[in-house]
Parts: sequence; C-alpha cells; structure tokens
Amino acid sequence: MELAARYGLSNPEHRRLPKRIPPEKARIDDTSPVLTYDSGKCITCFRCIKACTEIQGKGVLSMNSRGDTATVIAGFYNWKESECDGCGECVQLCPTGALVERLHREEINITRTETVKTTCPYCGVGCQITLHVQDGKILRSDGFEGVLPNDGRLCVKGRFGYDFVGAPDRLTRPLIRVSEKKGTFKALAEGREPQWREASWEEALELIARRFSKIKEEKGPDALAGYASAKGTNEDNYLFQKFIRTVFGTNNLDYCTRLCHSSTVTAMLKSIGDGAGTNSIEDFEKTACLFITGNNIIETHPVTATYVKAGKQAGNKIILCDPRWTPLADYADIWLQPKIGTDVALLNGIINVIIKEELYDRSFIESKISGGMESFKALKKLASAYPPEKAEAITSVPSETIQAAARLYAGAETAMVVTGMGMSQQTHGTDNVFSLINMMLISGQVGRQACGIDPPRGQNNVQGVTDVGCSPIVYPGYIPVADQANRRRLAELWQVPFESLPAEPGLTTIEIMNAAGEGSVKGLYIMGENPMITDPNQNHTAEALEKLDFLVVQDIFPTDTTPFADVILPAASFAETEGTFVNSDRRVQRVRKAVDPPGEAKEDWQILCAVAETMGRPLGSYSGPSEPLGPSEHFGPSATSAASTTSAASAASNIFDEIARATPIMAGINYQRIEEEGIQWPCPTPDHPGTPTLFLEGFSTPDGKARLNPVHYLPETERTSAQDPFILNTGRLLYHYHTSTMSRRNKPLRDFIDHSYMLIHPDDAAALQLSNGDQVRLENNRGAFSSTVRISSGVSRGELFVPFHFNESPVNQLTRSDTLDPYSKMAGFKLSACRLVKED
Ligand SMILES: Nc1nc2c(c(=O)[nH]1)N[C@H]1C(S)=C(S)[C@@H](COP(=O)(O)OP(=O)(O)OC[C@H]3O[C@@H](n4cnc5c(=O)[nH]c(N)nc54)[C@H](O)[C@@H]3O)O[C@H]1N2
Ligand SMILES: Nc1nc2c(c(=O)[nH]1)N[C@H]1C(S)=C(S)[C@@H](COP(=O)(O)OP(=O)(O)OC[C@H]3O[C@@H](n4cnc5c(=O)[nH]c(N)nc54)[C@H](O)[C@@H]3O)O[C@H]1N2
Ligand code: SF4
Ligand code: SF4
Ligand SMILES: [Mo]
Repeated sequence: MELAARYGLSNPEHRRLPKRIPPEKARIDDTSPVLTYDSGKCITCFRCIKACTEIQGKGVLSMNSRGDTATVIAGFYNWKESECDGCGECVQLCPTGALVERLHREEINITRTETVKTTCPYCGVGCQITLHVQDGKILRSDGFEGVLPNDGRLCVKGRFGYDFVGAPDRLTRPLIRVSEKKGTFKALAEGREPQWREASWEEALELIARRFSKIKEEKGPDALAGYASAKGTNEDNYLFQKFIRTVFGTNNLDYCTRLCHSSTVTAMLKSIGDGAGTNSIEDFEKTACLFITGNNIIETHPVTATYVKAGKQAGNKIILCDPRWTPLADYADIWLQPKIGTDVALLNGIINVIIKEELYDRSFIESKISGGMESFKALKKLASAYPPEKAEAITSVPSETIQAAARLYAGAETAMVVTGMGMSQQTHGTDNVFSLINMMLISGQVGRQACGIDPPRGQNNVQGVTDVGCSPIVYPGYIPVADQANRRRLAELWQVPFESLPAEPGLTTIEIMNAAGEGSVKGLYIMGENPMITDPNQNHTAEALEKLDFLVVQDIFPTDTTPFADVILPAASFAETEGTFVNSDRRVQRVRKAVDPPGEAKEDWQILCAVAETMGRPLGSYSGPSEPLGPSEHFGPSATSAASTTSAASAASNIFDEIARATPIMAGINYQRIEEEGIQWPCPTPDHPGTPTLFLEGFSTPDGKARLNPVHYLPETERTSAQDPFILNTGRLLYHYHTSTMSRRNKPLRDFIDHSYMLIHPDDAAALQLSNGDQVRLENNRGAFSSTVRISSGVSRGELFVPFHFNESPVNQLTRSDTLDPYSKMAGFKLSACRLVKED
C-alpha cells in the first residue's frame, strides 16, 4: 500500500497502462458465466494459472504460446467448454484487470464502494468474504486473505452468489392469509395461489400472539413447536430457543440438523463424547491419509477440498467411499463403491482385516478405550463374521480393495475420517458412524495432531445453532434438558421461575411434522426453513402443514412452505444483520451488516423479541447482538416501554454476552476477540486461545475414554421389487444450495445449471430405451416427480441419483418419513425404492 501511494497509484485513474497487445489483436474470451478475459491487458505473469492450479487444485488454465503472442486459455480453447467451475480465484489474483468479474461490471466504481468483511452465507466451511457495497447495493464479493478458514479462497457461490440479497421478490411486509388453508397443496398443483393481504407489524404480532396463546391455553405448551434456522446467526437462534422454552414453554424445538448430521452426532456423542469435528481445516492438507465417505467434498465443501487437493499434491493418500462417482474419485488412491446402504458391512470388513493383519494399535486400545482389550475382543468377535469375501458379497466392493483400504488407513502415520450425508442420511445412519468410529479407534487414529473424525458441517451455522441450544434434548452448550443444576442456573440468568423451564426431551424435526399430521402439535413457528422441499415424504408434509391450527413462517423469500402459513414474516438476510456463525471447525466468526433490510423486513432476533413481548413474556431488553453497536432499535407494541426498561434488563442487553454466559464452551469469547479472526470452541475463559484439535488430552466422556460400539449390518427394510426396481439416491451439486431460495436468484449460478436431472447407468438406460434429455417420471407408492435423463457410468446399475435443489422436481415426493433411524430419528434420504416411466 505504501508503495502504491508513493507512486501515485491510489487513484485507479493513474493505474491505466498501455496495452501489451493492441485492441484489434487482443483475444477476448467472454464465454464464462462469471468472468471475462482480455489478453490486451494480460502481462503473462502466470498468477491466474498458479491460482487455478496451486491454490484451487483445478489446473484449468495454461498459456497457449510464449513471448509476445502468449495468452491465457482455459481448457483447450474457451472458458465455456473448459472444466472451469467459476470459483473466480484467477480473477481475485489477476493484478492488471485482464481477468475481471462479469457481474456488475458496468455499475461498479471502486472509488465509491465501501467494504464490509463478513462470513459467506452458504455452507459450513465459513469462508471470510469482503463485500463491496455501492449506494446500498452489494456489487462484488472477494475472499478475505490472511485468515483461516479460507485465506482468500472462495467457491462460485461465495463469490458470485450474493445478488439474492437485493432480489426484487424479497419479502418486505408481514402478510396475513385471507384464503382457506385446507386444500392448499391441491390448489397449488392446479395453479391457484393462496390469497394474502399486507399487514402492519402491529397487526401481525397481535394475531400471532393471540393464536399461539390460545393454543397454549387450550392444549398446553407441548401443542406448540418451533423450527430454528441454520441460516440465522447464533444470536437469532439463541433467542429462538429461549423463546420456545420460556414463552411457549416446551422443548419441541429442532431444525435441519436432524435431517443432516444427527446420526453422526448421535454416534460421536456416545463413542467419544463430542459431536463436533475434531480437526482444523488445515489438517485436511496435513494428514497422511484421508478416508472420505458419503461426502462429495469437492462440490459441497469446495474450499475444504482445496486443502485436500494440496495434500494429495504433497503425497498424502485418499480413500474415497461413495456408491457414485464424485469429482474426488479422480484424486483418490482407492475408491470403494459399495451398494447404497451397505456401509456397516463394508466397515466391518475393513475392521476384520485390520484385526486379522494385526494393524490395530494395542497401546491405544489399552489406555484410551473403555474396557480396553475386553471391549476390543467383543468387536473382534463381531467382525469375525465379516471376512472381506463376505463383505464383498454384501457390498459388491472387491475383497482386495477392502484389504487395501484397511492397510492404507490403519498403517498411515496420521489419518482422518471425513463423513457426510451418505453415511448419516440412512435409517441405519447411527450404526454407520459407530462402525466408522470403531475402525478409527482400534487403529489409534485419533487423539493426535492431524488425526480424528470430521463431519464437514453443512449449513453456514448448523454447528452454532445446536451450540446455543436449539435442540429438543440439550440446552445451550450441550447440557441435557434434565440437568437440574443447569436449569437453575439458566432460570436465574433468564429471570424466569425454575419450574417453568421444560425438563422433558421435546420432539425432533420429523416427529414434529408427524405430530402435526396426527393433530397433537397445533401451532408451529418456522424461522428460516423450507420443510415442504426438505422434509421427507412431501405429501405427508403438506397434509401436516394444512392440518395445523396456526403456522408462522419467517423467511427472506416466498418459498414452497410459505403458502401453508397463516402469517408470513419478512426477515433480514445475513448481509443485513450483525452477529456470529460457527463454522465446520467450531470457529466462531463475525457476520456484519453491509446493507439495510428491504422494506419493513426485520432482523430475526428483533422479530422474536417483539413476538415475545406481545405475548406478554419479554425475552429481555437487548441493545443488539453486541455492545459496540448503535442505539437500540425496538419496534412492536411495547417499543417505548422496552426501550426505557432499566437496570436489571439492560445489564444483559447484549445478546452475545448472554450466550457466553449461558454456553460454557463459548464463555471466553466476545466480539472484540473475534474481530480479526474467529476462535474455535471450547474456549472457556477470556484468556483461553481456543481449541484447534479435540481429544489431545482424552475424550469428552465422563471417564475420558472412548467406547467401542460393535454393530451388525442390518439390511434395509426399503427394498427393490419387481414393481419398484430402482434405488433413488439424492444429494447436492456445486452451483445450488438446498431449496435454491438463495442460489437460484443469482444469474451466474443459474447460467451454470438451472434444471433437474436424473443419473442412470448406461445398461439401465438401454434396457428402458432411454436417451439423454428424455423426460422421465419417478414414482413409488408415496408420490411422483419428473426429471431429465442423464446417462452416466458414475452410478451403479439399479441406482439413480437426482439433486434435491429444484422444486419443480421435488425428490422428497419419494422418500419415507415412517421409518426413522431409532437413535438419531434420521430419515433415509439416500435410499428410496422407485420405478421409472418415460414421459412423452
Ligand atoms: N453446493 C452445495 N454445497 C452444500 C450444500 C448444498 O446444498 N449445495 N449443502 C450443505 C449441507 S447442509 C450439507 S449437510 C453438506 C452435505 O454434503 P455431502 O455430505 O457431500 O452431501 P450429499 O451430496 O447429500 O451426499 C454425499 C454423498 O453421499 C453419497 N451416498 C449416498 N448413499 C450412500 C451410501 O449408502 N454410502 C456412502 N458411503 N455414501 C453414500 C452420495 O452419492 C453423495 O455423493 O453440504 C453442504 N454444502
Ligand atoms: N431428499 C433429500 N432431502 C434433504 C437432504 C438430502 O440430501 N436429500 N438434505 C437434508 C439436509 S442435510 C438439510 S441441512 C436440509 C436443509 O433444509 P432447510 O433448512 O429447510 O433448507 P434451506 O433451503 O436451506 O432452507 C432455509 C430457508 O431459510 C431462508 N433464509 C435464508 N436466510 C435467512 C435468514 O437470515 N433469516 C430467515 N428467517 N430465513 C432465511 C431461505 O430462504 C430458506 O427458505 O435438507 C434436508 N433434506
Ligand atoms: S474461475 Fe476458478 S476454476 Fe475457473 S479458471 Fe479461474 S481459478 Fe480456474
Ligand atoms: S466453500 Fe462454502 S463458505 Fe466457502 S465460499 Fe463456498 S459456499 Fe461459501
Ligand atoms: Mo445439511
């Protein structure tokens, strides 16, 4: 910066250089949806090529010749036909403007923009971004350099996915339903939209308070329930659980984590006492061996994947386990391709080899596993039923490959297991993860640097939302609801009677929907979730939502769920609020306000405070997420009294400070400490540096030892039949995010892909005479939807894959909600039997 100032370069006008190649001879490539390249401005410095190859691990770019005529090319010719996935790393590192963003090119004037550092709102990697704001509009997003987790890197969503914030169809005013709710789903299918009228906040709040209070009075607190939001901040969600517990008076409170890593967390809590990832993001590069199972890491955690690729480049080994090809297969030393739902048999096969070949770690077992060699013997006995040949018969993975994986993982100097939705989203999900942990424990691949188990967390704040207590079974900081001493402590902090804090476990996400269907839950408050697309068994979800006496949906957009609401409340987005998210490696990071919310939209925490006040049970008088902010902004009926509330309430007027007091694992964190870089919990005291790696000094179980949980393989109850001969697998792709309420409102992301497709093996396609581009209907006895055929040898015979991002092809028409994992209550999102019908 100093040099730039000395040479007068602070003003962009002074930076204009003569072009290396005259405009008439320059090569311009504007075929990419996200960037353009002008060889006239290129000084052939190779920074973009290094960015693409060395930082992102993609190798898309090269120089097409040398000397004066040299230009950068993508792939063999142009960007559109190359394998460029639009991460924009090359643009960020281009020093001359030869590579520039297409987005808002004409509008942006960097002498007029202000920058705001914040956290990406999409996935749990938690990349730090710089938003460039001009005249109240976000016009650019850059990766923030020099701090973890991303050190400047981004994926296409974090860099080019911010236009949703200013989308014209944001919710801007409260809406009250005018038309009948019964029959909504049928009416929607026939093209009839529900009728709404705009209302003032006052009227909407009054209606909500009256209706929720009535249900509570007549049917009791457990007839009410809430879905929290992994898109919202810790501050929003902390107040949400406080609201559900102190205003509704129930523990019926859950969120998308139940559909996500609940199996992983259930198994981890039981085996090792903690459900969060053990390692820091850099360890993905450092560990000698990565065992990645049921996780499409390159598409779903793209920036974590840059560390994985760098590790591979440095000689580390990768074992991939996925029934379907994912981009990581190109980097894997071993690809295990089991039949869907057979992981327990596969892992028991690997354990069998580890034991038979004495690759286990005896001293670890003796000193760090509860029951020592006795427990080990029980696992040994169980695993003896799974010689590799037997595992092969169940999983279809060749026995030699099973042996090779066992030797590579157990024999590595350091190793990490990485587990995703393919393992968790099964009705035997908890057993899957138990088996994975058994393998890790007997190999002694945990409790040391660069060793452990990491479930890459999905949503931007899915980690934080349970950390701050949005769970039917634990209060903030993972303290069980039954813990009396903790409830006493919270009753004092929250200034409510001890007896009023619910002590019985509440209902989980799918159980709440089932209870709504049965009529025992009557009122539901959904803050930032879209269950019509994401809960299993869509027809059942629709029925349950229609049956509710009263439903409030608080979102930033109209969604597939809002048509079922009685009141829709407009919320501020991540870019319009202050707060914190917790990322995948337990890093508590800042979220900062960049622009104002549209219309009358309010921050989620403000809305919760206003509803609580209107219901006569204020949550407290908060000045904001943290102290250094501006003056308090209250609205709603009792605005004046709230603003003038005195000492007792204003003593706890900062939401984050209250979170730190309620949540022991975050007790030492405050906004000042995380101003520059996030801190990884546990961080119990203000002088504690945070904890990059868990379990270095023992496990989080009461005796500090881990537990083996030997489990047998149980075949799925959902099976193929003559009528339903295919198994449908569902999941994600890079460019879209969940129900796409955010991602599909960005043109660059739509330009990459904007439609559903179904992957089918070439032999199956041939047998059914299907060609690429044909329309097919997928059906079973629960429902049906249509998609477009894409033939691929990346899926096995008899298995299909459809992404769940496109609401016109709702995959959850076919998934089950009646059979859940007995421990985690997870639904089998990855395994539904179905048939195919070709459409004309
Ligand atoms: N681009 C993008 N990124 C995202 C998201 C998004 O929507 N879009 N969502 C975020 C969220 S909330 C989450 S939870 C994460 C999820 O990230 P991932 O865990 O990667 O999720 P999925 O793509 O659903 O599933 C992962 C893989 O599991 C495989 N699988 C299916 N059945 C089995 C099986 O029986 N055994 C094994 N071993 N594997 C199986 C699938 O083929 C798939 O490749 O991604 C996060 N990141
Ligand atoms: N078949 C199938 N189903 C699945 C999965 C699968 O792999 N296959 N995956 C499951 C998994 S892992 C997950 S995590 C779930 C995700 O399930 P959901 O959480 O229901 O999905 P999202 O689309 O992320 O919903 C978030 C909602 O919050 C809104 N929103 C965004 N920002 C804000 C904000 O600041 N405030 C408020 N109030 N609202 C906001 C968005 O517009 C959106 O409507 O889906 C699950 N369902
Ligand atoms: S946008 Fe990303 S993938 Fe594409 S060329 Fe640039 S660095 Fe490579
Ligand atoms: S990897 Fe995740 S957090 Fe990072 S930019 Fe992409 S979506 Fe955002
Ligand atoms: Mo998730």
